[in-house]
Amino acid sequence: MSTGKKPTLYAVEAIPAGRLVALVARIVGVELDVKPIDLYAKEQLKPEFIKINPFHCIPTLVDTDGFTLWESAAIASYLIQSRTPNSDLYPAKDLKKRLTIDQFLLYNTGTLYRSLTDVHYAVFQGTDPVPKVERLKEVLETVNSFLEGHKGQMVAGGDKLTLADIALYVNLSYIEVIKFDITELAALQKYRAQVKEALAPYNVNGWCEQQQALLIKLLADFKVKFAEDQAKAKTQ
Ligand SMILES: N[C@@H](CCC(=O)N[C@@H](CS)C(=O)NCC(=O)O)C(=O)O
Repeated sequence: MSTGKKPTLYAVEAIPAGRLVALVARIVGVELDVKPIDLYAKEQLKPEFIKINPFHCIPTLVDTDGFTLWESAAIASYLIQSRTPNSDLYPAKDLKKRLTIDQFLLYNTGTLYRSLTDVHYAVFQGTDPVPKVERLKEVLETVNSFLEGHKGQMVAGGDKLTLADIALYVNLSYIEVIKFDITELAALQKYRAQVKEALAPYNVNGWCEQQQALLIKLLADFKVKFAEDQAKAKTQ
């Protein structure tokens, strides 16, 4: 893989899934050629992108040898294993630790992220957000209870950061964006601060905060465009 070229990442880096991949790339020292995709303009549905990823979701990685991968956790795991195979972030030789990390990655995508975006979609679509907020509260309380009994360790055990912590951290940042109050979830707040501190060496020039601000702006713009389109549709 010594072509001198950079892997291409089709993504919006500010969005949690894109942020996870971009953050992990920084940690393992891979420079990516990031190609932004305008979701509102439905660029992901253009034939040229469908050719790259028939599932038309971002982030999507195309490595320098043409290997193509989507789903942020799979991409992040691939970057770690292909570039830093001995990394504690995803310990290749420790089956049980690796699967514990996978377990949290799957929970993060299937349960935590889902419950966060469900609240967001309900607000956007003008449907009743209360049941979705209740579900999110339930999920976060479960994570909080787990952390309370986990004695300050990282989620997969021990004090070393793993990919599971980075993925959870990125989604826990999303909580701020939707302004969900977690002041009563002390263990969750403490864990978020702990991971933030561990990631500080990679947060060069406040990159994470910049992405957070961009995400807030992106979602606000999205809301305006969505309302305009709804209004236009009503007059037609
Ligand atoms: N579980 C996926 C989530 C990715 C995802 O939801 N991508 C959205 C944007 S946030 C997307 O590409 N939507 C466009 C589409 O599916 O057409 C991951 O972690 O990569």
